Amino acid sequence: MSDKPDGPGRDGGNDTRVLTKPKTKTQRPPMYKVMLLNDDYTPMEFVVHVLERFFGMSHAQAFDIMLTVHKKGLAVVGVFSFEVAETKVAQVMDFARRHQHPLQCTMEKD
Ligand code: TYC
Repeated sequence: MSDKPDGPGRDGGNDTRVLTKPKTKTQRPPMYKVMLLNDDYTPMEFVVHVLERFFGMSHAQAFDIMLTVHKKGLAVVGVFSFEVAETKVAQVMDFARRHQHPLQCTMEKD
């Protein structure tokens, strides 16, 4: 005994019923942490400027994060989609290189 509908119905005789259960969990895109690394040469003011310019931080917030990186070696400066994170890293690295500072910015999956 088949449970396929017999007559030609709304689907003209083709069985167009969905066979896979719809996903119940909401799929969220993976997010990426962008991190700034400490070094001995990049001036503190330059790092503060980078955080204001590329991460939209206030001066006080940028100064705080810069000090965290200086003391702890690194800090997460934001969490973004892959494409936004990639763009931020490229912008920071390019800006640092153009100013001849060794500042490093990296990303990793959250
Ligand atoms: N350690 C640097 C200095 O003493 C300052 C600095 C802070 C550099 C944060 C990089 O991501 C950094 N001039």
